[in-house]
Amino acid sequence: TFSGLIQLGDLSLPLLADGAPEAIGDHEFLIPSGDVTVVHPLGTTEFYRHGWNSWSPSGWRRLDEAPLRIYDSPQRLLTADDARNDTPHAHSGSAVGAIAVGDGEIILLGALGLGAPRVGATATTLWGTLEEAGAQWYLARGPEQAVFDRYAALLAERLGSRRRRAGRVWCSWYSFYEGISEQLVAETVAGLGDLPFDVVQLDDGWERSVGDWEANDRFPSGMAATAGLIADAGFRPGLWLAPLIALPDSEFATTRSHLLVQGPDGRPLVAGYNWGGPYYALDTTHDEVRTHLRELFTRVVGWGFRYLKLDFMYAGALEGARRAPVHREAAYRDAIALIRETVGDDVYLLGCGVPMLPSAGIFDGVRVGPDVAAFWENAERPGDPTGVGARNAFLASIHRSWLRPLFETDPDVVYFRRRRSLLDEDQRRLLEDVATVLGFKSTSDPVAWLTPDEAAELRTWLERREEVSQQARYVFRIDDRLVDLGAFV
Ligand code: 9PG
Repeated sequence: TFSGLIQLGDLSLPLLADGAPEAIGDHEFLIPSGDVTVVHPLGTTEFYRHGWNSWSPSGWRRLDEAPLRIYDSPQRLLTADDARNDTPHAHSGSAVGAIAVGDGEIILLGALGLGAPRVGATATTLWGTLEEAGAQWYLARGPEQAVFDRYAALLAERLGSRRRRAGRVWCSWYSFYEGISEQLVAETVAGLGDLPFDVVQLDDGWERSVGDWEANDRFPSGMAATAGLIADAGFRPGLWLAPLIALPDSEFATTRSHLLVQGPDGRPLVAGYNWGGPYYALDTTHDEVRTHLRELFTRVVGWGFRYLKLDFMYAGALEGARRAPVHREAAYRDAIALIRETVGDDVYLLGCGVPMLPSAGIFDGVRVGPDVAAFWENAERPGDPTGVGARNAFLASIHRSWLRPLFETDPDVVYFRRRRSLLDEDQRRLLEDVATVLGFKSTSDPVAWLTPDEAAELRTWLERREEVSQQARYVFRIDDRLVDLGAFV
């Protein structure tokens, strides 16, 4: 163990760790794996909290405010954050955390690998823990953006990063939800005309059941026919799947229950709640599941899909009883590596509901916030920063722009329609700017729902290639426009 002082700029801070720090630059250190505590004099300064999966809350809170987390619902917590490491009365988050020093500087502590790292802060300490040792820590002080950039670069070195770009995506979810059919898809694709989309992605609603990945009755010609129709119209066919979970009444769960992760009671582990009830997780360390995943992805790529939105993936990284005794985040990473190996390098993989660090180097793009909606505030769930809505999606996403060196960061769709939307013009425009800043452009609006002016706005936005630079935490320059998103935080 190590106990001594560490110099971070003008601060000389007591450090407790499982080994001695190694300086790798001015005010930056590597610290051996294990528990870390840094004692600081900054009191109830601001703390940066990073969520575990795509939907989990990320952002800055003063340490004398209530912690940023999901309140009042264990079910929501299980689905939308790392419930196992939640700290109801303390500020903490996943993998990385930071405290504000003043004058735009921060002290950041971040893990450089997996093992469910947790970072938290109190008015006197910044601390890090790991469920499983292995990952080193990075500790640094400096200007906020520079320190996050450096941390992301180190992560990219160790976990890998992918440079493939999705292009501009039309997604079916935020207009039709589960109500898609091959007829509706055909009409919608025809309506897109020559709008410069690269991908048309079918979302949830095509499958027989979550777990049973075959076309349902609304796609009587089969999925290859729909993929062909999209490709013939000049777009890359995209498809949504949640390959690591199964609903209790799916054929998969009822006939192959021995392939599900088990909970402490020996029953299938409840991995989360959606579609009106609980769902289970596949044990990806089981050979039969690995075979199943290879067959599934060979089939889907065989249908002609070249862009896959893989959702609810965190379920493969929950604690539970699996065949092989590997740490949950390692089991997850092995599973997505198997999927990548099966689909090859040319299929774009968008992760949704994925744990962030374990997805680096394998997913091309990652959703970095909860679901957007055509309204601003989620009034039904005031204690839940992961509730669907434009405000929550914006807040989480903007605090994750630093992840861009690892994968494309998807803040979810932008609305151009004014019909069937409660967003005011500032809120709608904000979503446009956030998507531009994060570098991922998608919408769900069918052209039939747009006025000619709205369709023209959409075309202009899709065609534009902006120059974006960050000036401060919430201030960006988009071409010659200075955009201050801080007004919405
Ligand atoms: C399809 C949808 C869309 C959407 C995804 C995902 O935390 N939750 O309980 C939770 C449930 C559903 C959800 C997100 C979070 O939506 O994000 O884009 O693909 O599935 O069912």
